[in-house]
Amino acid sequence: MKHPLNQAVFVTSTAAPEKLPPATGEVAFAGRSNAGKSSALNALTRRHNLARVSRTPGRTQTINFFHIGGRPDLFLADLPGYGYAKVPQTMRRQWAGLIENYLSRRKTLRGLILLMDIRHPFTDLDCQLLDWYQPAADRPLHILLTKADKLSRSQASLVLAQARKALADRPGCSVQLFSCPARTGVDEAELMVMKWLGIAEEPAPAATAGPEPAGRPDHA
Ligand SMILES: Nc1nc2c(ncn2[C@@H]2O[C@H](COP(=O)(O)OP(=O)(O)O)[C@@H](O)[C@H]2O)c(=O)[nH]1
Ligand SMILES: [Mg+2]
Repeated sequence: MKHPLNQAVFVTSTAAPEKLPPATGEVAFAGRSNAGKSSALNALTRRHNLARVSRTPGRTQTINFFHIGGRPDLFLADLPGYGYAKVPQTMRRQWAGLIENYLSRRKTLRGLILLMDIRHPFTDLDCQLLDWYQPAADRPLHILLTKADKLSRSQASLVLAQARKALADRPGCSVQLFSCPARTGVDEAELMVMKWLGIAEEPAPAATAGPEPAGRPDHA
């Protein structure tokens, strides 16, 4: 199968609103530091070091932009991680300004992927982010409950059910299990991103489309 996300290329890293690259569409990735965002981006793009490539000294305060192979107008935006205890107050305020501004003003944002460690979902800052983003039917949010391999199957299913319940009244919200080592949910998440970007492959035509034309050779 072809993976349109696998040719993603690092473009720029910036915090300045006027320097955000021109785009027709983009999907942003957010999450607490250590939630598994870099690992997930690498898994979704089938790259081992895509997210690492863009590391710069100021990386915790900038948004990293990657464009999709062959589509320089479509981006994945890697938002700075948050919730790291040792970050000074001024930096936290900078983060809040950057993220609130980006989430509320970026017109080309088609959807937000929020990564939450399945063992610590819905922290205060995760909820703060949701308030800034204001998910809606035409402003979708998809949550990845990461590191699902750290829990038993039944524990993971329970957290998933609780998360679904917590989101039930919020239109445009969905949630799934995700694990890099177990490759749980990678295809599902990838499909969601591609759908939002308008590059999901069309499903094969249904077999019930009509009678076969006479004389057509059998499929191999
Ligand atoms: N067990 C497990 N560990 C993971 C998973 N995803 C990431 N990690 C580990 O969690 C740590 C933080 O991951 P990273 O992707 O750098 O998180 P980020 O700070 O959100 O970018 C690393 O040690 C990863 O190897 C996962 O799905 N399962
Ligand atoms: Mg990271």
